[in-house]
Amino acid sequence: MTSAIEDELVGAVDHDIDNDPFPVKGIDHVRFVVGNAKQAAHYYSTAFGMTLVAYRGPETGHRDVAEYVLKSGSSRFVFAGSVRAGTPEAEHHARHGDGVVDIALEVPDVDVAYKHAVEQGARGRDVPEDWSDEHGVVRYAAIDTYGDTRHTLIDRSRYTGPFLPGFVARAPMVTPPGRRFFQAVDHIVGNVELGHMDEWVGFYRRVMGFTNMAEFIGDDIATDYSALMSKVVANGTRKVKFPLNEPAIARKKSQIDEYLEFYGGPGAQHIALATGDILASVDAMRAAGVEFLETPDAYYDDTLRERIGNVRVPIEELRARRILVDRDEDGYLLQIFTKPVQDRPTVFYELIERHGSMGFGKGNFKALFEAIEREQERRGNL
Ligand code: TYF
Ligand code: FE
Repeated sequence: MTSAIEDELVGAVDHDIDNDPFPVKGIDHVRFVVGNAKQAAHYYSTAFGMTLVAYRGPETGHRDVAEYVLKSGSSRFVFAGSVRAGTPEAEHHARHGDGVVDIALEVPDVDVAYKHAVEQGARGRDVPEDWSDEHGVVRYAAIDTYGDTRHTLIDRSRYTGPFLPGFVARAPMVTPPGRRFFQAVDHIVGNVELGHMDEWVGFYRRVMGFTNMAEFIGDDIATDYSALMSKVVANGTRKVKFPLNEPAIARKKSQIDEYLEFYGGPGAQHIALATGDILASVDAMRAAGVEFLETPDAYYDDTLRERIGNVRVPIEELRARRILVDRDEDGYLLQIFTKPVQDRPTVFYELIERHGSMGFGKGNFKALFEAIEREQERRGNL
């Protein structure tokens, strides 16, 4: 499933799983509930360069919900849409609009992981069970996390089918691009309610044995310009990285409050996609109609050159595309953020190209949050 190239793009490191209470291989898939899964699958095919690989729905005996599985490199997104009222998916969509319901984790031993999680206080949603079809067996369980989001735990080591039992292989919806726009999920950010960030950091530490990464947004930055606080937890290999945000009381309405209001509670805020060629990815996605945040010209002045030093492309190339760049002691990274990808100002994406840096773009927080606030203002939510 995963390759050395993809591990490198997301900054994975060696890790001894023998002493890990909750070993995680990586993000197995991200499941979205959307209003129209057929059209979402088309959008992610054309605008995100993903490829449809599997499906289940009324035609395959799954009567209430249509689900499309798309891939790009090691990342898998599942788009689920209810085909009738009254299903859990229909309820979820009525409440939240399009959004992430499940950040599924691939684990070597579902029973061990589930038992550990529940003993450490996680709320179990589905006890471990086997799912099987002619392609083999998947071991499966699920626990709750923030809001109406869950973590499914999956062991697919004895399964050879196109996704999970019950899904059938499907041909691509559109001709796949010559080069993928992204290879892997780098991180997924959760927005939680005011005063609850440390609780959720504690949850991932206790339940999954995750540890804090260095980057955080504390009181000082929060009151100056960000209007949010943030800490990052990651698994032992650092392949799975979950920043957690909470709103801060500042001069302006926090972008996190805007999310919580329009999503109707805590949930996944942005998904960062790892690419080895952010310039090509941005160009292809823009050409397909994806909207990115604007960065003012002043960002690309001489102080940037001093702060950044040499990067693999001329700063002019970054300026032309509004790509942000940040450097720390380990290296640098290039990143850019989309606007929300649905009508509600909720889920958005980040493209990230890491060159050594394991940060999240600390040096860009000010420019980024000002750009997000300009959008909030245009929506009348500031
Ligand atoms: O994941 C991160 O930490 C960066 C920066 O509301 C960021 O992408 C943090 C909070 C936020 C938007 C972006
Ligand atoms: Fe990010």
